[in-house]
Amino acid sequence: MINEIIEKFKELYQQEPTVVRSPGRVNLIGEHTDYNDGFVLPAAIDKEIYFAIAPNGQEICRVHAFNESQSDTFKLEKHIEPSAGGWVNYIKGVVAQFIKANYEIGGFDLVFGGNVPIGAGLSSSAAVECGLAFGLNHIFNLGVEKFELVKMAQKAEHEYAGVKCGIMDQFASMFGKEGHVVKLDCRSLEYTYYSSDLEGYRIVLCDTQVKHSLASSEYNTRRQECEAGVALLQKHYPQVQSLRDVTIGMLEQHQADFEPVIYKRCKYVVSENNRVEEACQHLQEGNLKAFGENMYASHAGLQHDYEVSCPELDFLVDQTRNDESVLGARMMGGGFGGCTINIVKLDELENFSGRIEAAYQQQFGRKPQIYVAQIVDGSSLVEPGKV
Ligand code: GAF
Repeated sequence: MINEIIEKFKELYQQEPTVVRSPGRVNLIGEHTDYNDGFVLPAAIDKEIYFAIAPNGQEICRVHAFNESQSDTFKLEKHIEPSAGGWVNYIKGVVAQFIKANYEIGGFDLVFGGNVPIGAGLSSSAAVECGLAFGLNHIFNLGVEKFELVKMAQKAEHEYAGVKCGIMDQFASMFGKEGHVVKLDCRSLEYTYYSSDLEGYRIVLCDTQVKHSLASSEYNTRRQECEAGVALLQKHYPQVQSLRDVTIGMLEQHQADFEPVIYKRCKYVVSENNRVEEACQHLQEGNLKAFGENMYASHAGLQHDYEVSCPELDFLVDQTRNDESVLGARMMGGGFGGCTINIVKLDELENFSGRIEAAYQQQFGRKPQIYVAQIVDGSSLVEPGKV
């Protein structure tokens, strides 16, 4: 596809582009912890968005979305008005961040597209935002640090897509490392890479193909519920800044003050944060079985306490519970659809896929999409010779 994108660029704009790739991500554990200043354990995967991009010497941005076969043009101006919806807002959102931060960018031509499934919880939007930020930084020679680009990409999502996301997806897309998962402390932004060699196991994604229209509004609601929990706890513990600073003991002591829903949300986040720490310990010790148990516990919390799962996700996780080839499974990402992530024995991959497909087909009348994820580097230039 990368070659087709380059050809399309040449056909539309009659010049040679710079080429950038930017990956989607998985998250092994640590869901809805990022915006609570907690820990996450993502990795960049071989589902990617490609960008062919070059300055055009004008004050306009000409953009073509390859997968949608749609083009759009907008002016480079102080305030870039968001569109009513659609892919162009991700582009506008990133450009707006460069302008707001007073970086000297000019107009550009762009063709982008790729194979990150949209709405599958693999962060296609973060891949678009990060790849474009990376590309603009390169073609206009701005020298912006990668962390700064990550924050700009996150702001684009907040302001132009309306999702008050945490930093995990953009971080993973930019800082991914081949053959590694990365534990990120979302407060200090310190990070540690761990080998993703799972000794005879692989990361398998089962896509429900469900895309819930309520996903982004419910996401923002969860965030507000966490903030409500923090406000309540601050009355007793003024030092608490986020759920990261809270223990289960603190919650239990003041349970009577909480509305039951807020209590459940906080309990989930505090427990999940502890689980990431535990799971990383297990990973370091090579105890994949215990790691898998952390994943099932994560799913239970997301299903019952955080209430961001859906029947299709629960079904796929339940199918794996008595399957000896699976160490752990859980829903992944924001929820309400998208994928489950599974740790599956390498020499059982085909049998596993066959069983899951048949069961899902029987239950819901359609097939899930199944991918074995390879772990790759974060956003980077594609050298001309390597296309
Ligand atoms: C979405 C968000 F974009 C992330 O920031 C994160 O909160 C995730 O949901 C849930 O862990 O992918």
